[in-house]
Amino acid sequence: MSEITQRDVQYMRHALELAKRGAGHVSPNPMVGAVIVKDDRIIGEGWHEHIGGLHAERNAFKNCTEDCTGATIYVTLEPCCHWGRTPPCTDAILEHKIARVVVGCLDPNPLVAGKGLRILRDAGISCVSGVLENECHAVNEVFFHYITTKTPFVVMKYAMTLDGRIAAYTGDSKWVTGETARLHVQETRKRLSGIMVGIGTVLADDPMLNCRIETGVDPIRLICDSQLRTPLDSQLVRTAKDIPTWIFCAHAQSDRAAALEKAGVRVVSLPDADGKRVDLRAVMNYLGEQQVDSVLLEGGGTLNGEALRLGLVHKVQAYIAPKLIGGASAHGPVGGPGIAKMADALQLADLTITRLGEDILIEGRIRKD
Ligand code: AOF
Ligand code: ZN
Repeated sequence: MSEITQRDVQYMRHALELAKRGAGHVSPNPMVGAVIVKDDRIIGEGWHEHIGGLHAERNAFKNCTEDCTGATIYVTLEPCCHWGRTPPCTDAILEHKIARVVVGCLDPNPLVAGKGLRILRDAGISCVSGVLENECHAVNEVFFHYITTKTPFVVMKYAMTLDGRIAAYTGDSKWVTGETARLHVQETRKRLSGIMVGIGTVLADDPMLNCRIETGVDPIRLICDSQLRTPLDSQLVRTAKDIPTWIFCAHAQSDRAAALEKAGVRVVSLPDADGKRVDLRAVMNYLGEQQVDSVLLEGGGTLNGEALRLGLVHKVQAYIAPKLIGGASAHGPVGGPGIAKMADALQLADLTITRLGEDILIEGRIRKD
């Protein structure tokens, strides 16, 4: 096995930056970047640009400016060795007579999972893996979850005042956080495949739930609405022909469902959980089958509480504004029955804290133990 040098780390960092250019375009595939280096010069680079398109390695070969015999290829994810939408990248690496392969992290896809590197090693290529492993893993947290569970990676996002309210007692909520924080939310919407709210939020806010930054692709709008109460004149229904909009119900009247479908909504009827509400686990399984790899859960409190209670949330993004609003009846971000004892509280791990203008963003993964 060859040694890892500082130059290796630098080239991998570059490959990682290339990988991120695929954000919002490759789902449910991973973001992957590749750099080909010969005599300490980059002679080719590429990334996985869109789903169904060439993988990062093949794009890098395509862009190569000279013969790559004896070169090193840096890839943020282990090269694939299976026929998917495209041929195996291991074949391309062998054909181009690459001498050394440096990988960020292994591919958890059961079709690859170490086999890619084994094929290359068996062919006599020097292989190293684990360069910038944590960063390469973090950029694909959605893919790593989805490929092994076939259910979406769920990020629960909310904005609240410093005293834990998401709206005033009157329901007024525009705006809790400032402009910088709100722009940051748009960046997240761009990265995830679906955005989910409950019917309470639709009735209270008449939201649009689109991605308002230029380069972004609109996520699929997902509404949990057991009795199909979403108004036909809501912004969501009025724009359903332009932006995919799916409503999950448990007790649908067929004329109501037909009217929504005519407006362009996909109405999905699923079993109920408790005789009243649609079963969120069934919703997540359905989304997984439909290749929706990630969901941004944007409330309200009832939906958030239920998703947490069922263990369906993987990450939390809490935007906190330095404001106090009070009010015993003003809602917090998580409803439902709640947890009785502090000792049983859900705990966040891998915390990051970011300042966004006047506001603070606390992000963390829900610890599963
Ligand atoms: C790589 N390089 O750039 C990517 C890889 O069906 P396909 O062709 O789209 O392949 C999808 C699988 O290939 C995906 O689940 C993951 O295991 C791997 N992605 N591999 O060598 C790449 N995007
Ligand atoms: Zn590949």
